[in-house]
Amino acid sequence: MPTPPTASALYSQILDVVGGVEPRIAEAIRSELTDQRESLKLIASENYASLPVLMAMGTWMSDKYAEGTVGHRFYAGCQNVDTVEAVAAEHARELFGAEYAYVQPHSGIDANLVAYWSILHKRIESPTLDRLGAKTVNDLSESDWEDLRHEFNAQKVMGMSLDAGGHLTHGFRHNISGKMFQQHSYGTHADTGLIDYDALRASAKEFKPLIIVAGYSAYPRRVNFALMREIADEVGATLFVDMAHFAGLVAGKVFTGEENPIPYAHIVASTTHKSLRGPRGGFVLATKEYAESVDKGCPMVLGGPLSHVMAAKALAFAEARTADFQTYAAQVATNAKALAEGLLKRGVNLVSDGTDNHLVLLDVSSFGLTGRQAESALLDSGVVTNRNSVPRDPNGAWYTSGVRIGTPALTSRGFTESDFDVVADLITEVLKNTTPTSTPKGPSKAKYVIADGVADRVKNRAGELLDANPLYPGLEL
Ligand code: DSN
Repeated sequence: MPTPPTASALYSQILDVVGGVEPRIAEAIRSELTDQRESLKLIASENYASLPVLMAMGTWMSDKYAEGTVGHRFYAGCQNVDTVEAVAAEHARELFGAEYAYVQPHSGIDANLVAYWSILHKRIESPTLDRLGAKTVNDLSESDWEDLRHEFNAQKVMGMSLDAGGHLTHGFRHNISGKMFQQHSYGTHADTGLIDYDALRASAKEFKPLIIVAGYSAYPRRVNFALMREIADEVGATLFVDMAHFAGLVAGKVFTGEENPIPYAHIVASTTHKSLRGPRGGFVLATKEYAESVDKGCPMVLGGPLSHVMAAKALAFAEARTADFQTYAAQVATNAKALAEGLLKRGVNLVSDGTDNHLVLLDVSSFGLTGRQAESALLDSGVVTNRNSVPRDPNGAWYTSGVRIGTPALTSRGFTESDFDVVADLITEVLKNTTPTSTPKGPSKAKYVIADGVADRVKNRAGELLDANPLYPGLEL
């Protein structure tokens, strides 16, 4: 995405105006650009949005309240928000080939809550409505709702466990999804690291969930959504796919056929800012039968829509409909494979021995390190990652034994396979030269030392790659 020739002067003026009110904020914004330019950003859920996407958010669209839906608002004067929301939804539908799109959710968690609500709403239609003598959900009395609250709380959700790569919102006990529903998780095969569909099917038959959640935050492989739908149908469950991490790979037609969730899921939720490379936010795609309940996302679950972010979402969806985006998405997956191969040949253990999406999950225990030590040592060397549990992790979710690494952001800067082989070399050099230190109480799970000179050497080599692939080239700030 080329930088508009006026962008440098424009951003410079914007920062002067911001700095006139509070210089520390202008300085933090400048400094964030420098940090993002000067480090290897490998966090699997981050990316770099285009300047048009960023610019659309810095406007007065932010100032308008617009609760409701297009043409049906609870505030006057929403004609421009209507345009923004309708255009964003149109692009989302066309991009993903979905019957219905709802672009208001403020984040991925919000989008998932809208999806959960819609599923519950749908599932109480009939025969529950017949039993309660009501025609629609709106006819239910308070005492009917009291009964339904008990029914809802007895409902069951089945999602991937956190240590296997699932997300907090897939029924984790410290998330509302784990409190709203009875929860049962599925994991991955101990030998292959892959989803064990036979075990999943057997436990779905026993547990009988209302909802099966497919999708992940840290699973380095593709999912067969046709098979997930078959299992859901066998047990009478609704298939909900959380595609927040891989929406860009679906949009870019890397995941097609049985790996594309849209034709198989009843309802799909996502973020816009990860592999999809848009603004921070969420959205929901569904078949038409869910449209009415999804539209109640605000006020049921959400506050008023963020119109400036919906404007930016419209641009991001439009960008993702281009051939350039398809090339980008394919390169994200190719780069992840190159990274995995580069790490494996240097002796690094990977969960499932590789990847076929946008991320790899390193098991750093063979270096005698916890994920936390590895994450910190890499950061000291200019490599930004995040620690992550591995399946059946003995170090728990705080220290962990893993590090998650993704390719979407650096691919946006133009990194290719050979660059990612160098990235693999840099990561391995840091891990091999980091040693845990001990405290008087015994070995520390957090403290470490890096051999002399390693962090500087890695930073310098990373700097060469970053200089060759500049972030927002032409933007001088
Ligand atoms: N925080 C996101 C991630 O890093 O995957 C998920 O919510």
